[in-house]
This record gives sequence, C-alpha cells and structure tokens, in this order.
Amino acid sequence: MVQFDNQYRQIKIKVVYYGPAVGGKTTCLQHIHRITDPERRTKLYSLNTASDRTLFFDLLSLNLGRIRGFRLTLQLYTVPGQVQYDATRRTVLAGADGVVFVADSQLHQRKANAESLENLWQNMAANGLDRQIMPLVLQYNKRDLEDIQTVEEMDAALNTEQRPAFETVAINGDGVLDAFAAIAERSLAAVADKLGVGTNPQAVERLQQQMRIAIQPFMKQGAEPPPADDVEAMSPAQGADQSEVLSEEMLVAEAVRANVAMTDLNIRLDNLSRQLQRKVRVMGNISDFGAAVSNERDPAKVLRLLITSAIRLLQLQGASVLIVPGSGLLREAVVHGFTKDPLLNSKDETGPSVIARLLEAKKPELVAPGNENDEESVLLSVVEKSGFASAAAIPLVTQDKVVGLLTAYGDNERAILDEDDVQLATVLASTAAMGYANAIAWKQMQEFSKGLEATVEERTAELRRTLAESRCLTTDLAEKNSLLDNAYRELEALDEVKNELINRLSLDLRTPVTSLSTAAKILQREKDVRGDKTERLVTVIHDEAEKLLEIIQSICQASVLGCGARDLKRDPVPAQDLFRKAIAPLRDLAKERQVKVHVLIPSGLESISCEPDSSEAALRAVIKNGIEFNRPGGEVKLEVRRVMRGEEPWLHFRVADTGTGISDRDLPRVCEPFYQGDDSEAGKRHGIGLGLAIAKRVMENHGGSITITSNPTDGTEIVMAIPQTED
Ligand SMILES: Nc1nc2c(ncn2[C@@H]2O[C@H](COP(=O)(O)OP(=O)(O)OP(=O)(O)O)[C@@H](O)[C@H]2O)c(=O)[nH]1
Ligand SMILES: [Mg+2]
Repeated sequence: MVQFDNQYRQIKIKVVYYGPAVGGKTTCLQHIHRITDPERRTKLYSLNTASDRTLFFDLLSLNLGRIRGFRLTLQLYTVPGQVQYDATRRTVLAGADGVVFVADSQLHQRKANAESLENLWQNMAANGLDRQIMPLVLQYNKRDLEDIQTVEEMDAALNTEQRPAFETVAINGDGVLDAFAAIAERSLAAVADKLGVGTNPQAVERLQQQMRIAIQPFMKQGAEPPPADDVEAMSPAQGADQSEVLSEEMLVAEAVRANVAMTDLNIRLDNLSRQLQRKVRVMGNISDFGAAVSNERDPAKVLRLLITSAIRLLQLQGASVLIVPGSGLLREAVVHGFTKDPLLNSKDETGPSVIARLLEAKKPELVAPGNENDEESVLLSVVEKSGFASAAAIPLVTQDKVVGLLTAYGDNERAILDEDDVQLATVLASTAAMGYANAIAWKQMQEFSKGLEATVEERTAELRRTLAESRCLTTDLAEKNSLLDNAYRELEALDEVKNELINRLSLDLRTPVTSLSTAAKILQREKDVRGDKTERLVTVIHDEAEKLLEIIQSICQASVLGCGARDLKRDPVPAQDLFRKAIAPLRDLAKERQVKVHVLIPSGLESISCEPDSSEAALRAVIKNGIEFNRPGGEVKLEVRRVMRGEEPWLHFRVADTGTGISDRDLPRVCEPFYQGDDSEAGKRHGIGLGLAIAKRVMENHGGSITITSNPTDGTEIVMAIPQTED
C-alpha cells in the first residue's frame, strides 16, 4: 500500500517480484540496477545465503521526482522463492502496490510455478490485498533455455486473468524493462487513485509521463556494470533472543521486519548523504558564483555568469535572462537553448500578461509535471506551447526592485525542475540581481567621473587660454608702456633740443639781424655814402644774410631729430642722384675753403634703399663737417662699399677728411645735439652743432649706425652703415 511519510515528505510505491525459487527475480533487479541512472537509485540491497539464494529479500529504490511536494520513490523488492521462507514472503508482500510474477519457463518448473502463484494469492489474502485490483504483470523467464513451455501453455496455467505477460531472459535483460515499465505505470495509476487524482485523466497522464521520464534512463543499453560496493550484501539479523517463546514463523517475520526497517534506514541514509553531497557541491558552486559576481564590473557579464551557472547547476535545456530597462518592458539579455525565450515568443497576449504577472508577484513560479499548482500556473500555457517539460521563472529582485527575470526550462531527457531547483535558482538570481545593480551603479559612477574629468579638463584649458591671453595683454601693455616711455623720453629730449634751439637762435639770430639792421640804417641815413663803403655794407648784408640762411637750413634739418624709425619710408633711390643732391649745395663752401670733394661709387651700384630726404641731409651734414674742419688744400673723400653681415647686405658710407681731427675728449660727445666742442679756434663756431646728431639719428632710423675715428694727423673718418634688406 502506498506510504506517505510526512516527516520526510516522501511517497513510497512498493512493487514485489514474486515467483518460484531460482526463477530469476533477483537477476531481474540486478539488471534494472545495473542500467539505472546512479543519480536516481540507491544501492541494491540483498540478503543472500552462501549459495546466493535470496534469504529475505532484495531491495532497489528508485527516485521518480516530486509529486505534490512529495518525493516519489519506487521500491522494488524480491521475495525468497524457497518454499520454507513463506513467512518472509508474506511479510515482504505486505503493503505491495504492484506485483511482478517471475515464472520459470522450464518444463520441469511447471509445478513450482503453479505452487508459487497459489502461494501468492494466499499471502495477498493474508495481507488483506485485493487480488482483483492489485496491479500484476507476469514474466515468463529463461526463454533462452531448451525444454521450455510455450507461452500459450504458460498463459493457460498461470494467466487465466489475462494480465500483461512478457517473455524474458533476465540474465541478459531481454524483456525485463518492458515488464518493469508495465508494472510501474499500473502501480502509479493505482497510486494516483489513492492520492485522489485518479478521476482527473490529465493528472494521471502527467504522473505516468513523469514515471516514463523517470524510467527512461533505465532503457539505456550497454551501461557499465555497477561498482562492487554498490551492491550491498547484508547478513540476516543477529542476536535474536532465543529464550523468548516465539514460533519460527514469528521469529522470521520479526527478523524480516527488522531487516526491512534497517534497509529502509539505510536507504534513507544513503539518500540523505547523497543529497548532502549534492548540497555541499552546490553551496561551493554558489559561493564561487557569488565571489565571481561581486567582483564583476560589467553588468552584461554578470548576466552571462548567471545563465552559465544556472545551466550547469540545474542541468537546464534552455534558459534566459530578461532584463527590465528604463521603459519597464522586458528584453532579452542572454539566451541559451533557443533563439527567443518562449515567454517573449508567445504570439497571443499570454506572453506579455504572464510576464507582467510574474514581475508583479516578485516570487518564483514553477511548472512541472505533477506540480499541484499546474492548473493555476501562469506559465502553464507558455510551457505547453514551448515543448519543454517544465519551466521556472524567477524574478531578479534587489532592494525590493525587480531588475529582470531568469527563466529556466527543462526537458524530458534530463531535467524536470522541482522546488529544490527553484530554491537554488532563486539564490542565484538574487545574488546576480545584486551584482547586476552594483555593476550598473559602478558603470554610472565611472561615466559620471569621466564627465567630471572632461569638464575639469575643459575648464582648465579655458583658464590656461585666458591666462595666456592676459599674459599676452600684459606683455603687449608692457611693450606699449616702454614705447610710451621711449616716446616720452624722446619728447623730453626733443623738448630740450627745442629749448636749446630757441636759446641758440636768440643768440645766433641776434648778431646777423643786428648787423643787417645796422647796415640798412647806415645806408638809409647816409644816402651819399661813398662807393667803397656802400660795397662793404652790401658785403656785410650778404654775409649776414648767408648766415641767416644757414641758420634757417639748420632749423629745417633739426626737424629730422623729431622723426622716429616708425615714420621712415624707404624707397630705392638712384645712387648718383643721392650723392649729387647731397654735395651740390656745398660746392661754394668747398671752393671757398679750398677743399676738394671726391666721390667713389662702386660699379653696379644703381640704387640705394633708403629714405631719400633724411639720407641726403645726413650725408650732407657729414661732408660739410669734413669741409669746414679741413685745412686749405685738403680733401674730403666719400667712399661707398657693399658689405655682407652674415646673410644681410649692408652699405657703408665712409667719409674721410684731412682736417684737424677731433680731440679725444670731444669724440664721445660730437653726436650730441648742439655740441660744438672746445675748438682750438675758440669762438669760431660752425653752424649750430646739429649736423652729426642729425646724421646719427638718420642712420639709427634706418636700423644702422655711425662710427667716428679721428686723430690730429690723419684727420677724421666717419662710417655710416645701413642695412639694405627691406624691414
Ligand atoms: N539461462 C538463464 N538463467 C537465468 C535466467 N534468469 C536467472 N537465471 C539464473 O537462475 C539462477 C537463479 O536466479 P535468481 O535470480 O537468483 O533466482 P531467484 O528467483 O532470485 O531465486 P530465489 O532467490 O532463490 O528465490 C541464477 O543462476 C541465474 O543466473 C534466464 O533468463 N536464463
Ligand atoms: Mg532471489
């Protein structure tokens, strides 16, 4: 009878392999055990005699997954076939949910088969089991041997109720699994009845599908034989109290019960240790996953880690992570096992509404065969269309906010998802949700700091520009200030020149004007002046007028001192013209002083780049000095030379005289305006002392210079130099 174990939430279905001694019952269980998925079954427990005959029973327990939150376990027992162990058989048969009768096909076993079947009916009755409704299938075993009965003969002898019968060869497994599948399905249907879902054909079908899924791995052929320690050989219970007055039958029954209980405990222990091992493995994986997720800075990688871990730990066939971006709609971030998640793939309105409900609920949802909430599940219709056997949807929740959804799909081959899987997936999902939110926050922080850096850089560049501009302005201002200073100094100097000029003029003009005035008065008063006196007076008038003219010319030249380099306008001036104009007004003076003027111009010098008027005045002033401070019969030589200063062509105007020279004391000051020196012919002044000052200023305005060397024997040499490139 199906057993509910509420403490361990387990339902056990008991199937008993019954039949005559050495018929092959144990061999059948060994075959099933050998080819079963080790993950889904326990060891095969056998209690044998020395000759390998079953003494008590064999027991193999198979895990069929979960139904209504209970773990469904199928327990396969064999009874000992030997006649003397009838009490054991009766005890083992108690509570059976299904029976496989293993008959020996050999002719000489006919009687033993019939007796064993009869014994079965009796023991069922003794255990209160209804023969009419008990699921039962027959195996006609040892079909590989000679001298066997025909199927018809065996049917006639053993199967009058026309139960399903299978020809089997237990030693190589032929037909064993067919018989097993048949009894498993029938037992399960009976259990479904007892669970109260028997009237719901859909639920029964789902239970049977679950059963088929569970036994599918058993159909695998050619599996390796189990390791030696996987088959537990147990000794019969020891130490029974011989002094108690118990019948042999009671003793055996007690021993069997004790062994059944022990075996049951062993099985439970085995299951628990396996679950524990799995949980330890899973915990290890979860902790690795947590460490990986918390170290990850890329949100997309966190989601990929979630998917790969879920697939590995839950052995999924399909999975995806759907994320909730700002819009509130879900979109796929990572998929595995399909191109589009069945939830999003749904063409009708089911998909979106399912998603909305799942997100709103903020709790996991599971659809799996046998799940008691199947009928109400929002996922049900999606799973039915997708072709997967089970599905789970787990919202990714962090700080009470849903950031996405993990969907997990299992197929019949491997993974039927159960509550344990959902629990595990929930741990993964919440760890990932936290990691995902952290990674996004980190990314946003990085972008923010990048933006900040860019703004700081921009502002710094702006500041630098402003600073550079203000530096330029300061430099500009300083330059302008110094220009202003220079201009001011020049103005002051000019002012001095002007004052000096006025002083000189008031002195210099007084004498000729007084002489002119006196001569004119005499001529006016003394009308009959003698001819020679008239002549003297006219000479006085002429000489003084000449002096006046000279003074006026000096005043005109003095204007050059007020001109700066900025006012200079260079032009190409024909060389011959320049010298001719400079010298022409000096011819009379040279003649008067008996001084010869020579001009030497190098061949090919066509024109000179200079400002013509001021250059002419400068040349004239220097040549005039050479004439005026010369000896009678002396000469003045003007020589022009081209000179290269580096890459730059210059012109040197060299004016050499044979005059009295300039004293060492006067030499440094002769270019100062109005400086006339301490001449040996004291009192004898030549002009107003502006000539060399003007020449120097003109050269400087051209970017050039003036150099004076002198000694009393050789006379004076003045070199004026100007560059010839355009400024
Ligand atoms: N040739 C042949 N031998 C078989 C077959 N099935 C079982 N045997 C052999 O028959 C012998 C008895 O098999 P068991 O499985 O121990 O029989 P049992 O029904 O468990 O016997 P008890 O435990 O004594 O009731 C063993 O030597 C098996 O190898 C079969 O189909 N063909
Ligand atoms: Mg046996």
